[in-house]
Amino acid sequence: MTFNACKPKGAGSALSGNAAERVYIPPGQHDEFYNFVSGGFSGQMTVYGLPSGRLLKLIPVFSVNAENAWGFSEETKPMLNTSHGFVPWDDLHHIESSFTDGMPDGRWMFANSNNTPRLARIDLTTFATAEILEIPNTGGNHCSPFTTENSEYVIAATRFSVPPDGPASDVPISSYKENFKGHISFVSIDKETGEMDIAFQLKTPGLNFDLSSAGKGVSNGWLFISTYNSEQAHTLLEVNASKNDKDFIMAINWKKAEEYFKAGRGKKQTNVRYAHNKMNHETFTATSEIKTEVTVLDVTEFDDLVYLIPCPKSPHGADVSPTGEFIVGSGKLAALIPVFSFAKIQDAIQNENFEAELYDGIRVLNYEAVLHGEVEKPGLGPLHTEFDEKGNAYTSFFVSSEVVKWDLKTLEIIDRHPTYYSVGHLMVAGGNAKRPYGKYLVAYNKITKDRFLPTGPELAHSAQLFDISGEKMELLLDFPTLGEPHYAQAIPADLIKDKSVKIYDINANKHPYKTNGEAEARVVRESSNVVRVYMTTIRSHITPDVIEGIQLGDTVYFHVTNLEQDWDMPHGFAIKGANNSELLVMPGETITLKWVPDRVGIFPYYCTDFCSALHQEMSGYARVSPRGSSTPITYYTGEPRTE
Ligand code: RUQ
Ligand code: CUA
Repeated sequence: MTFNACKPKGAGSALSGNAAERVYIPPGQHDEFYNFVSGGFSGQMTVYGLPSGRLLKLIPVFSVNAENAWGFSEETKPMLNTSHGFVPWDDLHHIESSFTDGMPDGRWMFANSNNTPRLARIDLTTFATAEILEIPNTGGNHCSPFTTENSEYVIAATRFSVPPDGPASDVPISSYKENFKGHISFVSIDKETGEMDIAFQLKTPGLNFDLSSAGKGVSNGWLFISTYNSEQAHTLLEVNASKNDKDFIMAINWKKAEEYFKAGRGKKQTNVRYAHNKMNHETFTATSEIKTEVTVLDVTEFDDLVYLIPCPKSPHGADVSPTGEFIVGSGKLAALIPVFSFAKIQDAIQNENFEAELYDGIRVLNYEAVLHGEVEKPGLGPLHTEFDEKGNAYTSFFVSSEVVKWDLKTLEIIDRHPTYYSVGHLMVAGGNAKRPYGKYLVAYNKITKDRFLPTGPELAHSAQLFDISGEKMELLLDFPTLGEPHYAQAIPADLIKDKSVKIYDINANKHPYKTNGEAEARVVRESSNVVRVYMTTIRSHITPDVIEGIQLGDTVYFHVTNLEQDWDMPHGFAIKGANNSELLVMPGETITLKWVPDRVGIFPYYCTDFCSALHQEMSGYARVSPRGSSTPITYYTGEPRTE
């Protein structure tokens, strides 16, 4: 039996009678979906099971993570390199899947960083970040990442228009209208390897790009981007960028843009600098390359690339329905939700039904002509819309703290349900795909208040799981999240779980400082102040576990190879006083910890991962002597030996 209260009084009510049963995954059983959730200002991605809401993994992306040495080991430091140098943190807002024919294919997740503009690609066989690409000519990479129907491109657009990179960017901020430009990057994805590369950028007049969706189905080949600050204000945006009744959704014919690019109509810009970081899965070592060239097409030089659709008022989400026919604009300050029709947009372009020309000749489509209709009195502060497989849309309302379900065709409201509180993004399983999975909706709430036990001034954010299989939405579960989640992607577990990498084949390990078995473990003084330790781990000892001959002033590199070839058998490594993290070395992998001892004495080191009954015994000692000491390099496990 189920019962629904429309206005729950307390924090806990409005639950269906058997909600617990429907989220309960018995011990030892697996969830139906992987849910990849953005970590917002934590810079990371988390993976939850649905419907249980159980946290399965934190994947470090843009922020250092001491738990597994992301950004601390020598191998991973290059992943966080940028044209500004090493940047150890970012703000990860949105996650989007790779697609094949408009459906998640379980290969990669893409993620954006909002502060120092970057795109990341996460490999779903290892659940690790494989690549990070910096985006030039942009300031804030909020409008990102959005994948086209067959992952031809991942699109990344600037949140803040800024003057293009280079020496001419030193301009008065009050010259926004003349000098500030928007850039929309088309990042190509290699079909085999997933490798990213900026194919080209579109340069636009100065506007703020917020969010976007690639067209699909009938609208495949197009891109829809919400813009705000159509006023082109440069100060007190809260007021000055909220004056116009309507801002715009920019409709971009990206297939045309690609044609122009291939025909050589773009201009090479050579005063950019952006980092391209790749993890090599044979050496486990990342490289960072600074690139200096990008091809730019100025949209004002073409008359069939870009159109503006008026959209009330400061639109945030621009979401495309599963068939590709409807584009839903969510104006943060609007009292209605406009739904645009792709067919009508095409007609209006054909018939030149324009209501204005703005910003150096960009044509503005007639609002009425391209409108499918408006959802009346939906709620306050609409932000994001997702879709199910039955023709329904679900919109989140930040101000009125609710999720509203409505019919895409009739635009009638079917149901509304409170969230606790201030929902930002919402996500339907497959809700941005051509054939949504439906079944579950998760609301990602911003302000938690009383949902969980208090934890000091900062409370855990809450996600709320709804069952959307029936006519009415049913709240099933609250679960706490890490950081501040924005977007997420839920993917059937079957698409991913059998591809999960279990171990790295130690014979395929091409790390230059790999140790081939314990017999080769050794300590080498490479120069007057560099010592390399070729170290191995296997249950339950570290080789070598006695090291002498290190001198004050040395830099010591521990190259730790985990000799295990069993699933779920990492070993850790940490040494006293290191200004660094631990290492967590997967079976068959080699990782390096850099250590600069600051005093003489004996420094214990040990395995940090409880790997066996004799894990506590898995330890060793390093001796540090004064500079110039006569103590020779000595190392052994069990039997003393020398270099
Ligand atoms: S945006 S709710 Cu990046 Cu809506 Cu967060
Ligand atoms: Cu190896 Cu604990």
